[in-house]
Amino acid sequence: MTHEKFPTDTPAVVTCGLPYANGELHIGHLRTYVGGDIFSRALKRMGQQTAFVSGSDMHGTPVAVNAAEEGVSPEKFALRHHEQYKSTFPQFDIEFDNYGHTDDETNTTITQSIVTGLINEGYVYEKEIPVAYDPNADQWLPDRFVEGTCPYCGEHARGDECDEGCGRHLEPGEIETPVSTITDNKAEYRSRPHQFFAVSELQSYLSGFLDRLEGTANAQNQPREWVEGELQDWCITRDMDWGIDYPEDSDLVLYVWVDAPIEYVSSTMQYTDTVGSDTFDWEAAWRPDEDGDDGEIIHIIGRDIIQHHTVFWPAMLRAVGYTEPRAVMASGFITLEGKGFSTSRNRAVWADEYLDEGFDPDMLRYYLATNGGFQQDVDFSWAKFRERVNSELVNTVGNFAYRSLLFAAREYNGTPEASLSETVDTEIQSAVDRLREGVNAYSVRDIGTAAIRLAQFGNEYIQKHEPWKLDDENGQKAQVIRDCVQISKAIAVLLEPVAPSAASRLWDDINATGSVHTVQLEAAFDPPADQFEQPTELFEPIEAERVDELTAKLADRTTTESSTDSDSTSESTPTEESDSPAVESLLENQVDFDTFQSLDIRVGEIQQATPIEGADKLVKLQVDIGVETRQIVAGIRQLHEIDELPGTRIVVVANLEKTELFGVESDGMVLAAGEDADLLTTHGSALPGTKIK
Ligand code: B3M
Ligand code: ZN
Repeated sequence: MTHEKFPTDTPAVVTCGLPYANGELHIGHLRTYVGGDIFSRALKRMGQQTAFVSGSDMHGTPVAVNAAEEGVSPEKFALRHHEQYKSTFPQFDIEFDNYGHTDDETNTTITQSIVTGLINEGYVYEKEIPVAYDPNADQWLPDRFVEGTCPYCGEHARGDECDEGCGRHLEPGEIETPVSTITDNKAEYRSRPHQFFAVSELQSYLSGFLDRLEGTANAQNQPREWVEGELQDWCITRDMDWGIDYPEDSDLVLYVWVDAPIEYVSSTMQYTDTVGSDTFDWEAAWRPDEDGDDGEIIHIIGRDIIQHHTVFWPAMLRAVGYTEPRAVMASGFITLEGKGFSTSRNRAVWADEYLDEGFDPDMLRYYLATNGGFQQDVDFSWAKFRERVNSELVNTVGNFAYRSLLFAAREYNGTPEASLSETVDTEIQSAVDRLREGVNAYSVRDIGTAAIRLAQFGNEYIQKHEPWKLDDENGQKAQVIRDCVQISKAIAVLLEPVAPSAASRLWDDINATGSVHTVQLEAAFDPPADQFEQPTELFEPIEAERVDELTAKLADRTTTESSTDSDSTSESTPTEESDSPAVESLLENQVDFDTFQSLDIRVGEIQQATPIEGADKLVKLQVDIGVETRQIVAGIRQLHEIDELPGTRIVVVANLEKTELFGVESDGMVLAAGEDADLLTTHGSALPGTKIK
């Protein structure tokens, strides 16, 4: 790594934090990916050799917990989400050079070799530690399978991180008053040997590393207290099946945070495999050569994972002699109309939904990148979105380009003959410098606004000179229009990182050669084409009615989802509002009466209902079925409030084989309709135990 300004002679790797392959993407998730894409495009436009890589995070309890809830294998579950992410990112023009996943062969091999390296270098030791255990489910409880109280700040926390309090990473055994998220019962601590990475031996290295680290201030400052306080060693193994095996003991898998960042290396390696090492050499980036020359590693992440990227990860890289990160850029959070996104309550604007509504991806990219500094929290509302888009993209950039190019096309069939004026040349130069400085200051916002500020100048310039009033005798009109076409060209170049599609449309409008996605910033000064046709509008304004409609839609489904009102009109989930699901066709095969009689279906009454933590849809029921009380686990929380369930009469299949759902025994099945699991009930006074025939 150098500390020279970008562009450097060394290869750069820009990475984005790996999304856990466990859910749907909403626009809040996109913030760091958009930031990473903008940053890497800007570097490339500056002539920096750059690989932009990421991948899906397949392992760990964030995936295992959700997969179990759905009753599918973690592998199948994670792959499905991986494929979905992989196809969603390009739809927002987030163009990774390589997007892999942590469960593939490359990452498995390189993870095991790095961990073997740690072992060989003497950084790994075994230690007996207390590990949370669920005696009811007869299972170890790694990470998110356990919850309790943070020993540092006293807030409620997950087993692996204090997500509601101080934000610390928590080691196994640290969480107090542990509760199993599988059964909701008190967990106990049992002693068990695990493998530890001696991070504490690297304390002075890490302290120096933080002095050198570039990026956003939160990433530079926050880790100080961790590194300069009592630096703990790090447990790198877990009692799970899902994950990459610990090389020396296949009963244990590696902690997900070991193999996840290694995917940054693996993904770069895969990129080299695809394009060849002449185009990009992963080793030149990740492995210092004999002169100590290596690459520029820039990590772009959410601020909740700063500790992993500024303590554990550089410690690991150091221990095995890989390149240390040059910069960490940690983004603030994102809220929706002032409140948090809630995926379980459907309080989100989903990535697919945004596209389905027909909005231009560039608009969201622009909003996410420029509505606040990268480390600040950003709020999204359709109203604010409209305001920024209409005033900056439509009225400032779009308007300037349209009026200049229309004028040029009509009056001159393209660029008039005149040389660029000095004022405009200087102004373009400072806009280009601003983008360069934005990159060197790790400011996504400055990169994102460079083109807009130049367009502001353009609008003032055209307004001041009023070319429509000038006559062409002395070439004044031609001069002003020539300047404006050049400004438009420069805008296209500067807009490319933040709004690549619009930049490309503008590039085509002025009939420029090559692709705006591969040119260098200097192209802003190249003479524009002599001839071009009348332009198209770059951005379509967002109407006020659209905002009202979308805001109402969001509010409506948020209240619907959380409503306790029994006569609410929530038969369909919000996403089904516009396209109700097709009714399944009738089954062809018929069953005889005896087959039907062989099912013991009877009325039950719910006595007790308790949530199964970590399993959003499941509820544990105690159901009176006349002859006895049964424990039944049912996936009915989409539509039914837990508190309202006791006393409800339901229909139960009483002679179904016992099973276990999410580690909880279930003896019977409740009948419910459709995806939402709308419970069946009785209309009269049939008592619990009454047979249904
Ligand atoms: N999968 C996602 C998160 O904690 C986690 C990031 C891994 S980056 C190496 O936000
Ligand atoms: Zn805490």
